[in-house]
Amino acid sequence: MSLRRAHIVYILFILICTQTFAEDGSQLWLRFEKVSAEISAKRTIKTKSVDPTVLLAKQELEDYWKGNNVELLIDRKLTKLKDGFKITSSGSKLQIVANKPAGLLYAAYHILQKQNEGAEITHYNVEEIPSYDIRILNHWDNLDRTVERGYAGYSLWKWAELPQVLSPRYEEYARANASIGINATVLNNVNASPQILTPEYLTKVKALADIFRKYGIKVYLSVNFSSPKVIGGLENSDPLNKDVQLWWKNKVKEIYQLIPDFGGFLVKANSEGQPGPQDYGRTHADGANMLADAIKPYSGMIMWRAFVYNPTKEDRAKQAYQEFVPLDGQFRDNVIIQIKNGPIDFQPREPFTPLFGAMRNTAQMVEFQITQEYLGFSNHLVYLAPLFKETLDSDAYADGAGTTIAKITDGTVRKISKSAIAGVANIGEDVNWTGHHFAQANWFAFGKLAWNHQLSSEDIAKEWLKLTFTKDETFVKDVTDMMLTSRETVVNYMMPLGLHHIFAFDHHYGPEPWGNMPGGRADWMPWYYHNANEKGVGFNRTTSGSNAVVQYNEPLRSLFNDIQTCPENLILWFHHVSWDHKMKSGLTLWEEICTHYDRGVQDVRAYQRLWDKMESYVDAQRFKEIQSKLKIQIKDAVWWKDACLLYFQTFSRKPIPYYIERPIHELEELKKIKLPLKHHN
Ligand code: BDP
Repeated sequence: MSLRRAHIVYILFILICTQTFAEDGSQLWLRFEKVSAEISAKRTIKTKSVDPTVLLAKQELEDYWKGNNVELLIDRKLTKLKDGFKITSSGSKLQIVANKPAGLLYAAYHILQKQNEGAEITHYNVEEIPSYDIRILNHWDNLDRTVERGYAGYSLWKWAELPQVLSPRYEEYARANASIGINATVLNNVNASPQILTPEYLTKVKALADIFRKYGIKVYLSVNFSSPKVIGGLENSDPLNKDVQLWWKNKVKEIYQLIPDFGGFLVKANSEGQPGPQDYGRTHADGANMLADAIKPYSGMIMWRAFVYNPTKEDRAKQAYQEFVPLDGQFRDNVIIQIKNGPIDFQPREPFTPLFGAMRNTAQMVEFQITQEYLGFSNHLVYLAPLFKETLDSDAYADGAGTTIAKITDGTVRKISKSAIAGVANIGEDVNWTGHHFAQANWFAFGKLAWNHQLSSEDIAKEWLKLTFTKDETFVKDVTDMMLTSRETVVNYMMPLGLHHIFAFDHHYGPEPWGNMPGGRADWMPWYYHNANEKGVGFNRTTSGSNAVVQYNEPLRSLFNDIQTCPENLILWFHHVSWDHKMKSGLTLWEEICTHYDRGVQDVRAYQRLWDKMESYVDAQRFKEIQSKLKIQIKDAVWWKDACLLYFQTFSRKPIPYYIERPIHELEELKKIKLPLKHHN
């Protein structure tokens, strides 16, 4: 070989290597390969539609579909498909029918994903109807590009340069969402700046909406209830004030002139210091309905959050129910109450919010947190599908057995005009979008479950792994096992058996069960939640305590109320339990707590070993980055275990069982750790 040829071969080799191995995760689960000219000459992708979304679906298939001929059809009669699709194959042709253009785009991604997973799709017949009408991300992004509880860098939205400069990532973001069926997004933080509704910002919002439209994604905004006063110059923002009503009507009109398919508003009102109708002696229904009336002519929605609590004597877990149940039936049909999965706040484990089982005549939706505010930020590998499913599959016994949260919120139990499900996004400016490569799986899983809440966590994990890393069976099997157990693992090393909210103040990363801020709100203090003393630990929410159990329908009420029947994974949520209480395992509560913390640590050690064994299956960069994150996770797990056990031991006064790993820290030394308040990044 001549020197020159050798040189070319070498350059080609480097190119191939960098193509195959240089990996930063930016491609997410979208790793379709361009088809060759030869293949594309052999098959046709046809459609009569000129709709931009359909043409996009066609283009994606032209570019990446290696299979047979495809025909894309819109059938306006097939309303039962909603924005889903039907695929049938006959001979060498796949026919894809949808009621809406977006349905064809979802179908295109569906078959492209199947193709990449290596599935047989020449003869393929499937009908997919989404579980929820609105599958929405909530960005907690501020206008200065910080992100409340965001751990993947600054916000994607570069407000300062919008609308003139359009980052290519806006379109990549839209494509990623469309590929998993997400069809809506709230661009800004629920702690909303009134500025978002100024003409200046609305033109920026319009620029994003214009990019997202083709991908079937509608834009929503979080609004500040005081906007009429703050940016409108009105005397107040009282929902019964005619001027206020008119201000909102005009504002809505202005928005729809810019963005004809605008989705609606998300509102956090009278919660954690945010303004709301109660500032004027009005109810949540008064506030929500006023906005609903303004937006109704445009078919817009109001998503009104139920995350409300005040520092009163009342158990925080009871407050959303107390505020909203009396208002049941009073909301307009374009209002939907957005309820966090648990009654406190996105903890590693909570029972479901009892409001779901109590409001009979009000549309309700679940809000999950994809960003890991209470689950190790973007440092810990925690696959959230099992957490999402745990809530969706919980039976609220609203109309007897079988009324699961999924069925209440998707409109099966009671018809609702538009069903919805929300996830607080974990997306930021980082190259890999989510900070931790495995956190991409949580964005993916949210989309997949919003599309079909019947899917199993396992199937979603497998699909994600195959699309994101490799189809290799050993890899997929072992790593799926790790993902599936990872949520229980974090519960074990952070807050097992129903313990909750024992985080360090405000930043919610490390352990601080001893935390106390003189003069601070009790319901922001760990001791409020764990109540540890020499007798035992846990929050008594039974009939002899705060009586939160009464908010659950029977048989749950009795089940939770009785220490003998209360599920052990929630026992300290509902009961103050004596250290010597005999658990089902035969261990005392103290021994059981120790065992759980230790199991959490041991499981993370096992993940480290497993991941190291996977080195040959994964590109060097992602392998290394995940390996480094696991090192942080194991250190943190040990920190959590030592902090909680050494602290609780000051009350239990019992030895840590000798069969578990010994603490490596001193309690006093741990108490000195002060992490900077990482509120924003
Ligand atoms: C809590 C967060 C806080 C959010 C709030 C909310 O700590 O930053 O603003 O929820 O959901 O989890 O409104």
